[in-house]
Amino acid sequence: MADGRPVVALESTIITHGMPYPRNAETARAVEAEVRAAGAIPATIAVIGGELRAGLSAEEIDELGRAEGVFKATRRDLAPVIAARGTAGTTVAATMAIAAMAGIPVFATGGIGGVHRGAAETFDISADLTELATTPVTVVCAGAKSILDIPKTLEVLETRGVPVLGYRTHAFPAFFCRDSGERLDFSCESPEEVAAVIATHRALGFGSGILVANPIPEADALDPLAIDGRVAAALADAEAAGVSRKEVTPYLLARVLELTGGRSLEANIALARNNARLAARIAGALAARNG
Ligand code: PSU
Repeated sequence: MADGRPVVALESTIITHGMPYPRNAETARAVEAEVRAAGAIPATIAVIGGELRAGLSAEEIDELGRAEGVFKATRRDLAPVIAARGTAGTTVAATMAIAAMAGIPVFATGGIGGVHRGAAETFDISADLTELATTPVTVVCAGAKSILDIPKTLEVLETRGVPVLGYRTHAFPAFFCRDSGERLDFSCESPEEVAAVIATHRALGFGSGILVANPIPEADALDPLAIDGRVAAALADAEAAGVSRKEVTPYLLARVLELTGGRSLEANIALARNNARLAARIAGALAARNG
C-alpha cells in the first residue's frame, strides 16, 4: 500500500461459517490467487488471537478453515473478541470496518447480508447494511443472498444512501442466480467506470460504502425456480429447528447445499472467484487514477 499498489480486502466468515472444510480453505486460497492474477494484492481479514489482521498466511487461512466453533464477528463483536484475545471470522460488516482502518478501499465477498425474509416479525436485518451506510469501502458482491428479502434489502440501501452499481447489468443479481427481478438504475461497463463513481462519491464528501453487484457467470448460475424451492424448504427447516439471529445465514447456506446436492457450493465458489477478479481490476483502476 505504501507503494500505491492495488490491494483487495477479503472476508473470512465465508471461510469459518460459509462453506465446509476443506472447500472453504481451498476457496479462500483460490480467491487470493484470482486477486494476484488480476494484478492486485489480496488481504484476507480476520481476528487472530486478539489481533485485527489484514493479510493472512496460507497456514493461517487453513487453520481458520479447519477450526471448529470459531466465532463469527460483526462490528459489535470486535472489541469483546479482541479483549478476550479471541479468534474470529469477520463478516462483511466487520471486514469493511477493518479494511477502512487499514486504508483498503475495495473489498470482495460472495453475497452481502441483508433484510431476512420475515424481518417484519423477527427484525433480522444484517449489520452489513448499516456498515455499507457508514463506512467508505466499495464492496464487490454477487448481489444479496437468495435466502433474503431482496426488495427490502434494496429499500434499506436506498434509505441509507448507498449507491448500488450493476456490473454490466441493470438487473440486481441474487447470488446463485443472475437476476433477482429487481432493476438497478446504474450499470457500469468497466472497472474504470466503477473507479470514477468511487472517486466522485468521495469528492462529494460522502462517507458511505458503494455496492458493486456482479452477477455470477452464466455457466455457473443455478436455475432460479429450482433454487427458490430449495430456499423455501431450508427456511421452513430453520423455523422448525428454532434457528435465530446470526446462526440463520450459516444454517441456510448449509441446508441449501444439502438440498441442491452440493451444486449451491460450486456456484458460491464460482461467484466468489468472479468477484475477486473484478475487485482486483477496480482496485487497479483506482490506483491508476491516484498514481
Ligand atoms: N458471502 C458468501 N458466504 C458467506 C457470507 C458472504 O458467499 O457466508 C457471509 C458474509 O460474511 C456476510 C454474512 O457478512 O454471510 C452475513 O451474515 P448475517 O446475515 O448474519 O449478517
